[in-house]
Amino acid sequence: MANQWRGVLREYADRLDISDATPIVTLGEGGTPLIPAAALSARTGARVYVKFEGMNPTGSFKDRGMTMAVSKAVEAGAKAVICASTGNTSASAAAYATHAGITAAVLVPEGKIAMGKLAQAIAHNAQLLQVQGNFDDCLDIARDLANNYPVHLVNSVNNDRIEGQKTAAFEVVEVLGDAPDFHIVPVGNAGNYTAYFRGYSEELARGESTKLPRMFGFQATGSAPIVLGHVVKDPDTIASAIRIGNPASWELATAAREVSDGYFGAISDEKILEAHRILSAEVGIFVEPASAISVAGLLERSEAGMIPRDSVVVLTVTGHGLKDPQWALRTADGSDVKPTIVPVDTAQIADVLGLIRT
Ligand code: AN7
Repeated sequence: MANQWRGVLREYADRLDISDATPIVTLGEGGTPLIPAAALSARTGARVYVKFEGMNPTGSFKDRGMTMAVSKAVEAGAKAVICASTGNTSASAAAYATHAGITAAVLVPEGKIAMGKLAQAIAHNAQLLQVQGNFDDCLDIARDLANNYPVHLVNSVNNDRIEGQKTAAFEVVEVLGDAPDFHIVPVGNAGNYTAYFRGYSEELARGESTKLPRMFGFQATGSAPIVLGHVVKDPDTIASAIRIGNPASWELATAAREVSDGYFGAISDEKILEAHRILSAEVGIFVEPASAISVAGLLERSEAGMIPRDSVVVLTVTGHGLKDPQWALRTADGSDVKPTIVPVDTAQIADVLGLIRT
């Protein structure tokens, strides 16, 4: 019989704070591919791998943390979970809550989340409310509700989320046989940056790896509080997943940057979309815009001479392109892509395709 991946709680049971009493709420998350990206290696001279987190059950890395957070919530007797979200957390919370037979309430910024994610939360039976504010407002209210009402908070301020997400670093070390020299992630709340750092630190402490990677995180220019060093009141970027002005894990991430000799940088929306095209058209991996910032960050740091030749670099791409596909249908100059229309005629189609009869 084929080996079936059992989800991160069962695969890493000895490295997470769970017991025989913990009900394991899983959709089989984790075990995602680490894909060598020859086109990015050719562009940079580094050995580049892409950790494709869009391959998780709801199409984003959030599932790693959500299996842990919802399992622990159910163990604690919770009947309802709540989160604020730019889209992916709400999709994941909705799926794991309904799988566990409990309710998910999700608060999202009105009109500011991708259609695929909105559809997921609704499909998975969440109580979805569009709040007339931004993500940071939604998180304030979610925390307030969890403090004063019988709902369990599953945003990444809940440490169970970070714990589940750290398993991605375990997988990288297992596949490469060591930690990479650099690990690059998109940054919104900086929870994932914090989680990878924790995972790599634990691998080093166990002797499974010989080093910590330098942790590089990227925010969109219009939404770059950590880079600027202050809260951004009206964050703005086409990468809606990371339109966050006051990151929840700001302090933990800053500490992780210090210890790992890491870096936080800002990338323009234009460069994000350019990287999005490179990843889909040259590597064959389709991601949402926020995820493409890892690729843009690599290219920017490489051009700045900060990535030595032959360095091993892992990029996490956090969410699947099918969640927010509209960006692929735009050309570089911003106009719509118009697929060519042809009649039902082999010869004419061959002609349009530039094929010459053999
Ligand atoms: C695709 O869903 O915050 O720095 O509410 O969806 O750990 O926040 C999403 C974040 C990167 C940033 N890439 O991760 C939410 C939410 C994608 C994301 C991030 C998010 P963090």
